[in-house]
Amino acid sequence: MSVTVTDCLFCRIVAGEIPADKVHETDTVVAFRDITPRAKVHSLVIPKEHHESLAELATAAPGLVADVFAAAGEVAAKEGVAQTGYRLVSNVGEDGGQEVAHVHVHVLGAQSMGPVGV
Ligand code: D5M
Repeated sequence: MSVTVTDCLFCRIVAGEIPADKVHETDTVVAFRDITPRAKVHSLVIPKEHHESLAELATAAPGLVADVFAAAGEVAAKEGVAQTGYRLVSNVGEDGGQEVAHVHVHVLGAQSMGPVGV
């Protein structure tokens, strides 16, 4: 059974209530381009089921963690960065810079990312 939260932005994208530029979708996850891209390739991969953060997802539904990361690889292939490399980022909580409380993994690429910043 899928869990949704009515006032969650990303649950509303999953429900089709808010448009998104989708690049990949399976039964359990969807990926769409970030509305404020910070790299030439910048998509977000989310589970369709509502979970707040990657930390919570890992405990509550570890199978979905695998689905999200498998989808990230599919997004990288579709966006043409699988061979050149890319960065996966998931911000957790306030100090982590998480703005949307529905777990998402950023797929960033098509340019040299440099060292991980703070
Ligand atoms: O990242 C949250 C990300 O979500 C941020 O990069 C903007 C993106 N965002 C916000 N609204 C939308 C819509 N409607 N479509 C696509 N992308 C969106 P965080 O890690 O929580 O800071």
